[in-house]
Amino acid sequence: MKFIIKLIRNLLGGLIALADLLTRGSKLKRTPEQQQAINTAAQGLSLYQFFACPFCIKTRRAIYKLNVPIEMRNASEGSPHRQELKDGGGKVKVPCLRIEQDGQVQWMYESSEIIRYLEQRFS
Ligand SMILES: N[C@@H](CCC(=O)N[C@@H](CS)C(=O)NCC(=O)O)C(=O)O
Repeated sequence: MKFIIKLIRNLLGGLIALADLLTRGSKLKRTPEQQQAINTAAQGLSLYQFFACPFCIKTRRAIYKLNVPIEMRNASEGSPHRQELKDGGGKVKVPCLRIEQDGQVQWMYESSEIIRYLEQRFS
C-alpha cells in the first residue's frame, strides 16, 4: 500500500514537473555584467530538493524565472545529500535552501520563505 501511494505521488509529481517545463516562459534578462554578479552570488546557494515534490517544483520555477544558477542537490533516499541536509538543517524536509554568505551558513526551509528571500535578493 505504501508503495502504491509513493508511486501515485511520484507520477503526479512527474506530471506537475512536465507541466512546469512546458509553461515556464522566459527568464529574467540582465546585462552580461549584471548576470555575472548574480552568478557569483549564487555560488553560495544550493537547493536540497526532490524532483517530483510540488513545493520543490514551485521553488525551481521561481529560480528559473529569476535566472539564478543555484546548484540543485537531490535529497531523496540513497543520496549523500540527504544526510548533509539532516545534519546541517536538522531535518529531512524539502525544499531547503542552504545559504553560505560571509563565512556563515543558514538553512532555510519553507518554499514560500525561500521564494520571498530569492525575489528580494535577485529580482
Ligand atoms: N510547507 C512546506 C512543505 C514541504 C513538504 O511537505 N515537503 C515534503 C516533500 S513534498 C517533504 O519534505 N517531506 C519529507 C519527506 O518526504 O521525507 C513547503 O512549502 O516547503
